[in-house]
Formats: sequence, structure tokens, C-alpha cells
Amino acid sequence: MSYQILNERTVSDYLESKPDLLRASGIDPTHLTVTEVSDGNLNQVFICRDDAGQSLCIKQALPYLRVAGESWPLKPERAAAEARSFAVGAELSPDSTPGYLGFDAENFVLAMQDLSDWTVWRTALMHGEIHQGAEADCGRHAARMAVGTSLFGIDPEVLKNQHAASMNGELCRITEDLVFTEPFMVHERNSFHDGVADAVAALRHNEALLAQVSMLKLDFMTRAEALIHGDLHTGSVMVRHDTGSTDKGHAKVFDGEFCFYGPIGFDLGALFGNYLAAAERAAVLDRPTEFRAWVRSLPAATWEAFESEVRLLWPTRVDDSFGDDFLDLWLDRIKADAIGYGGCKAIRRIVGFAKVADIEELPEPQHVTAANQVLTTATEWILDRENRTPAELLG
Ligand code: SR1
Ligand code: MG
Repeated sequence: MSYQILNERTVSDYLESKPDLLRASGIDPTHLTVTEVSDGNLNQVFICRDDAGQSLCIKQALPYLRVAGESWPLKPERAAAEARSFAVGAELSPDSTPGYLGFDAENFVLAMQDLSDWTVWRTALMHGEIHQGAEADCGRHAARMAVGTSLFGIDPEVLKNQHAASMNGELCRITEDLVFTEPFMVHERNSFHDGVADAVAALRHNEALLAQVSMLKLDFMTRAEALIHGDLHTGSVMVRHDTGSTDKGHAKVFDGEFCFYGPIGFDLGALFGNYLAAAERAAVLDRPTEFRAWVRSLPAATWEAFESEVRLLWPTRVDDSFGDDFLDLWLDRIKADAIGYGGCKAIRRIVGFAKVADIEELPEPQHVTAANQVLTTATEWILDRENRTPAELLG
């Protein structure tokens, strides 16, 4: 399919031709300053600001993976999944969702609130910044999305139609390959430092681990519990300090193009796995005690906010044949899933395609120490996930 691929010079004219997007943003397209700020792996992103200081963010899906180029084609229709994620987030969790201004399905363009005065959480963590409260926002957001898009928030027939309309097979396959398959075998897309080669070989020969990873993969591919984000790492979260504070903050979740009906624990696990990378970075860089303690507390704080919010919403469930004892069992399963998926997500960032800067940008000796520690801890999480609590995960 051919469509207009935007660049910094063409965004103004494009916006002038899209009165719906303009109306929602209140921006004047005639004197726009447009800056490309593309940062993620898949898409291009522009910040547009008018002379009066009004701004908006434009995100366009390319027909290929941005970081790989045309050698890795990708259907731009994935932008429709992100539009779905935005619309549902705006309804169920508005405080933790960036303002959603509209979607142009012909050109695969999303318009959203400009969050230039927010910081990507991964970047803030790498710099040793504390945003106490962001972790709970993420847990609450995951809970609201989980309950609101599941059997507990929607009539079962309506739910089945929503599930069918939310298929996102191409992006799910990326996760299936990059998270659950390739890191555990020899594959051309993998890469890792020689200093972790022994640990990588060990996990590939660990039959118990491989079986558990396959079990988690099967659940990822078949257990359609709720509309999950699908890629909720710390690069999919923006944070900002509360006014006047240097350590209290809030979070907004964005970048929902991987969303699909999947296991609820997967999103929490993505956060846990990235908290692990942040914690190991903080350890090898000998960050201040207060920061390291806060990072170690993140899995428990996210989990506690998730569980509290689910319990708060539980009396509103649309099918009360699911009772309170079931809720305890269900939460236990989500918790174990989250820990297992956290392990898988951490391992893929050390071994597979698409690394994380927390570990990649460490100087060599620290990189090897942190990467080995991530692999050891992640393996334990997967194998022992039924017996672990989020409070114990980071020691
Ligand atoms: C092929 S895309 C690589 C990764 O970028 C996204 O953020 C997802 O994590 C995906 O696995
Ligand atoms: Mg992303």
C-alpha cells in the first residue's frame, strides 16, 4: 500500500490537510516548527510547535522497522493497534495515558499530546533519578486496563468481538521470536559480549529452563485474558517530577502498538525485567544507596498498586459467578506469570535483537558484570516463579 511518508518539511502541509487532528490539538499549522525525535525501534515521531507555544506529537508507522530499514518490512497497519490502545487507555486509565488526539488510518499517523516536558523512564533511571510514584502509576494502569478489557469488565459476547478485532499477529510474532525463541538458540539476530558467552551457553542447555520458557510462550500465544500493552518496558513510560519535588513523580504509558489479547502478567513482567536491568546498572555504577534501594523496591510497589486496584475494581465485575476465592487464585497466577515473563524479557535484552541502553551503554567491565547478573537472576525468576514474591525479586 502506498501512502505519504512524512518528514520534517512535509508535516506542516500534512496537518493543514487534516482539520480533525488540528481541531483536537488547537495548534496553528501555518507557522509550525517541526522536529523529528524518532527514538524507538519501529516508527518516526515529530514534535510540532506553533508560534503561540501550542504543540502536538505526530507518530507515523513506516512500512518497515525504522532501525533495520527496508530489509525488515513491517505492515504499517500496526498503527491501528496503537490507536486502539490509546482509545482504551483514554477511557479506562486517563491519568496514565497521554492525551489522544486522533488517528489517520490512511497514512498510519497518530496525533497525541506532546510530552516534551516528560522524560522516558529508562533515561531517567539511567541517570539515577528517582520518580517515586511512577511505579505505582504503572501498576494501577495495568490493573485498570486488565479488568476493564477482560471478562470482568465486558459482556462475554462483546468481549469476543473485541478480541477478534484486536488481533495483532505480526507484532505478536516479533515478541514470540525475539523474547521466547531466538535468545534460547543460536540465531543470526542474537549478539552478546564474549564475557557472557558461558552464561548464554548454560541457559541454552538448561532443559528445565527451556521447558518453562516454552510454557510461558504457549500462554503468551494462547491465553487471551485482556487487552495488554504488549511491550511495557521502561522505554514505553514517560515520567515527570511533581511540581516542586525532586523525587516524587508520575507516569504515563505510551507506545501501545504491540497491544493484543494476552496474559495480564506479561505487562507487569516487562516492567520487572526492565527494573532488573536498571538495578544491575545502578549496582555496578555504585549509585547512591537511596536510589538503589528505590530501584529494588520497584517490583513490589508496582505489584502492590496492581493488586490493590484489581481488588478495588473487583466488586464492579460484570460476572460475579467469579468469587473472591477465585480472585486470590487469579492474582497468584498473574504474579507468577509476571515474574516468569520478567525473566524472559530480561534475558532477551542481553542475548537477543534489540538491547537496552541501561546495560549496553555501560563501560566494558561493568557491562559484563551486570549482564551476567541479569542472566543469573532472570533464570532464577523463571524457574522459581511460583515461590517468589515481587518484594524479594531484587534482593
Ligand atoms: C523488531 S522490534 C524490536 C523490539 O522493539 C520493540 O520495542 C519491541 O520490544 C520489540 O521486540
Ligand atoms: Mg515501542
